[in-house]
Amino acid sequence: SSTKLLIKGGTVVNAHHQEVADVYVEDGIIVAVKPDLKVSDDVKVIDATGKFVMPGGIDPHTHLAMEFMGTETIDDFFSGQAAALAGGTTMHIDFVIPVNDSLIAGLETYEEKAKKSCMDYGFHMAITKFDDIVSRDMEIIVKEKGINSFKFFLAYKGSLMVNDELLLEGLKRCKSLGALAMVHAENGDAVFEGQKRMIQLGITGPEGHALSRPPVLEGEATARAIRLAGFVNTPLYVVHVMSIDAMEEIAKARKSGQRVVGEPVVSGLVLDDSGLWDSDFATASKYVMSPPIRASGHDKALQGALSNGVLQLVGTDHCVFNSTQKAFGIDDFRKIPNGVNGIEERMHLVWDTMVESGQISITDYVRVTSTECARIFNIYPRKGAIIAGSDADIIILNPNSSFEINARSHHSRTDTNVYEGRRGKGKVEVTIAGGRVVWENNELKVVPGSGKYIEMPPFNYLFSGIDKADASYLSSLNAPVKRSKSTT
Ligand code: DUC
Ligand code: ZN
Ligand code: ZN
Ligand code: ZN
Repeated sequence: SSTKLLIKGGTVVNAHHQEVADVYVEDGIIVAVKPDLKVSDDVKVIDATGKFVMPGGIDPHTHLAMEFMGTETIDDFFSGQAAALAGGTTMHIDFVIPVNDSLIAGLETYEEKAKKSCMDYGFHMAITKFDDIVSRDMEIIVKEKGINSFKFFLAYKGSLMVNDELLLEGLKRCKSLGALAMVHAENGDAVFEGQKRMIQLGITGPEGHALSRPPVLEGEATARAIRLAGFVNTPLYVVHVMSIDAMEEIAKARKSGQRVVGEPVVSGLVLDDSGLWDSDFATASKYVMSPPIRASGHDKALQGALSNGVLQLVGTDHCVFNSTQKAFGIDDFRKIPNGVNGIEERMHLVWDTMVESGQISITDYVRVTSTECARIFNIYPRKGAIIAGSDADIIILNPNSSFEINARSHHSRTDTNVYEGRRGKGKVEVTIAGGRVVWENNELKVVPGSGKYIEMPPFNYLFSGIDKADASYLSSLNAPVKRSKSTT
């Protein structure tokens, strides 16, 4: 069956340009973007007059159905994606966790989990070990499985963490495959030490989580990862930049010409750490994520860095545990499963915090919530654009309407929300995913199994400049200094 849609009279916003135009969609693809399109009677017409018609959000950083810290996130590929669609996000990229260090076994597990998808998705692959088998599998993952990014955890000592030797091997392998290396940047050895220190001091509550892993540990690991990526001469993507310390390292590297991408997440942009000191455990523990949500001031600085381009795109790290799961750590903050919500809230909170406040333009909003992610992961302009030929992942946002966030009405399966009670301007009134209207009149109409896996090709273009730099470096090595053997 061919679904036909006409979105009439809205302001179409792309990352480069905005204009009043109609958008005509057929069979999940945008066919035309032009003012005053004429269509036949069998076409469903949506009036977008006075509203913004924008590419659906792409969340570069989520954890759905992830086994973690002795439990599993409560949002799976269906509930998490349904929540996303209700908030104007139409694609996400999730992190595959290897099974017993096997990338292929990990991917098979995630392929199974993702079968119930109701929106498009892609994968990043985490690397937890390095040997000949992992090296071979990385090649299979890039060349045959449609994954072009690998993530290294510098934290989570004893489980996911990699040391510098492994990180270096991984960076070299990413480079040779044309894949993008990503890092969770916190010094895991120091975090471990900090946690012991807190317990010795008798600080066992959620505030101990923040105190045990201060910004300096994020700054150190960010600087180290950047320098090692520079040493290997390969690009680096720093996930969930939560502190001024990490942001300033990224700013410095970018200024010096190094290709480093910085991803703030919504929680880091709009929250501060005060909730962790709440006397109610259920309230305090819902804010526990890593790196921690920082003291007031870091949030505003990260907003500034997003508006001036030091940071490029916004993720969520959506990784949700309900209050029963969070209570695993009632006597010891080290056992509180790490993670906060955000997949449903991201588009609204970025609009309200960044556009409504005048810190970025509407075209920049599209860039940081959608287009930049599509470009970085090499799926632009299939995703991240409203142009003829692109996938029909579209949202209609009403700037004069308002949103309110609470656990009662959200679509995630969790029973708490770290943004509880927040209101703001700008509401996603319609979400269209793959040409289907899935969110309209505050109602979700999602179809399990309708989401497609989006393959992301490796980055030949990204590496051409680097090959040149390497060539001049290598030729300098081939020119040893000639010294005379003369004696005096
Ligand atoms: N941080 C979290 O808070 N949850 C998932 C993994 C991570 O790095
Ligand atoms: Zn245009
Ligand atoms: Zn992380
Ligand atoms: Zn994460």
